Amino acid sequence: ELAQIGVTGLAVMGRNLARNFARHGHRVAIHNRTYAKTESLLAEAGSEGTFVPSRSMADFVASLERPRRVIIMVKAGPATDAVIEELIPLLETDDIVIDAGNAHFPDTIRREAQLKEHGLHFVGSGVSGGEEGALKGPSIMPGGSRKSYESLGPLLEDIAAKVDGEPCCTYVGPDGAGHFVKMVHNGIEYADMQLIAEAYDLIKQGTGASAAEIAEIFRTWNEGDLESFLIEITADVLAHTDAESGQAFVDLILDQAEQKGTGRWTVQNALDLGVPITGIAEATFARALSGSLPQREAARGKLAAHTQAWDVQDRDAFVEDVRQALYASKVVAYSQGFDQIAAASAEYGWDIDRGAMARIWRGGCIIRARFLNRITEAYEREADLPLLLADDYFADAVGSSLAAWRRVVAGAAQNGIPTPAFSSSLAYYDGVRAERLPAALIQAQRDFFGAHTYRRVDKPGSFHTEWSADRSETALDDDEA
Ligand code: NBP
Repeated sequence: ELAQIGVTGLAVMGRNLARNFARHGHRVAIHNRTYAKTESLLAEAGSEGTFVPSRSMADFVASLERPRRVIIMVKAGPATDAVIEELIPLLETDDIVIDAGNAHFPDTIRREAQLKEHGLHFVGSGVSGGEEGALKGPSIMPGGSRKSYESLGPLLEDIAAKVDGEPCCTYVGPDGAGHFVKMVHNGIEYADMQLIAEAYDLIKQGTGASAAEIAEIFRTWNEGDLESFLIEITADVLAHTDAESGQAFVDLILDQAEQKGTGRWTVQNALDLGVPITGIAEATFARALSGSLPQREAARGKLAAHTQAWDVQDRDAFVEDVRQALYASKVVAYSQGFDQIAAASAEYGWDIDRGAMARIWRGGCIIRARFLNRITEAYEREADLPLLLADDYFADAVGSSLAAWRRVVAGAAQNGIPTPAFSSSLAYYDGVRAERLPAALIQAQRDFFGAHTYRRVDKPGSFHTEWSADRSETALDDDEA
């Protein structure tokens, strides 16, 4: 009997995806470059379902029913290309190759075109939820052709996380769309984590609360609007003590945040598209700052603070302010991320349904949160919503947090506590709602030194002023400008 789906690449992720399919009653072909990993899967989890192991790629491909569905789960980058090269001569027209690793979406666009030439479908699919998600139900973001989804979708939906009976998996869009959405998901994850870290730091420095006390605060928050996986694990981390010293575990960890690069990709793409995702960018740069050791060393003890120890009088009121500031900043980060998806969708011709993306992020993935229901509802009210922040629900929710948000950001600035994500999110909020921005002055400056022209509020057309001469104004054709 042939297998319904195959997985090649059996490190933590591939192994658990294969087990997930088997646990759902699917026959799963399994393969790994080094056979020892295949053997260890069989030895440790072979009884969970029906696995069809192969030592060679040729046998692996031959063990699959047609059209073949082959999931590649290897280290992103050249390894993926190597596996694709190996697969191409073994596959036949209409077979489907799924890259479920963390590929950068331009690579996915390239690979999709390459496989199309061979009559094959290529599905770049985001998979979020880490090791545990892969086993128990991830959030799955598949791109590629719609036709491939007809054959592949039901299998993926079967193993995906479920929320209110709905699978956290849906067709995202052509070629690189799935990996793009996964990339933005990871960018939002960076912002979410940074915001939570800033909230922790504010409470710690503002009130002197212990890590264990702050853990309790996060547990309470997790019962309200902020309920999410990241808040939940934050409470667990903060409550953890070092077995040897009994100290708060978080205090023993080196304060230098690392990254694998998806945040950087998100920001690079946002710069290309001209979308202000300041929350994600600040979060990415905050990690970079934490790792800027020579600079931190040079600044330590040298740069003045001119602050006094923060003496918060009403601790409960302050904690509630921080909670509201966190919520409002989080809405901004998501609003910006969804803007980026909309811009990319238009630029690359993907037609991505943003409400559906919020729906499949409700379970399985790292940013899963109660809050995402509200985002789906907002896009159900208006599919082409130009600004999530301006949806009635979010505008009200953020509006009622505004006073608290301003108090927190002002207090942080006065007391020298860095809150790049809180502060820049508030600046974005005030920028995007402003009746008039100082961009007018920038346009005049550009025209002054570079004759870049400007438009006027009181008449149509483009203009240039002779700044270095008599300051007379010339009207230009738009073509000329
Ligand atoms: P790794 O990213 O650590 O990759 C290890 C796998 O790649 C092994 O099966 C290895 O085979 C295989 N491989 C390599 Br390396 N080079 C190869 C080559 N040239 N040809 C064939 N196979 C090759 O595994 P992972 O942590 O399970 O992650 C898999 C993918 O899932 C990655 O793209 C990752 O970014 C993504 N992802 C990971 C997580 C997570 O939480 N870890 C979450 C979401 C997505 P070998 O056994 O023979 O060395």
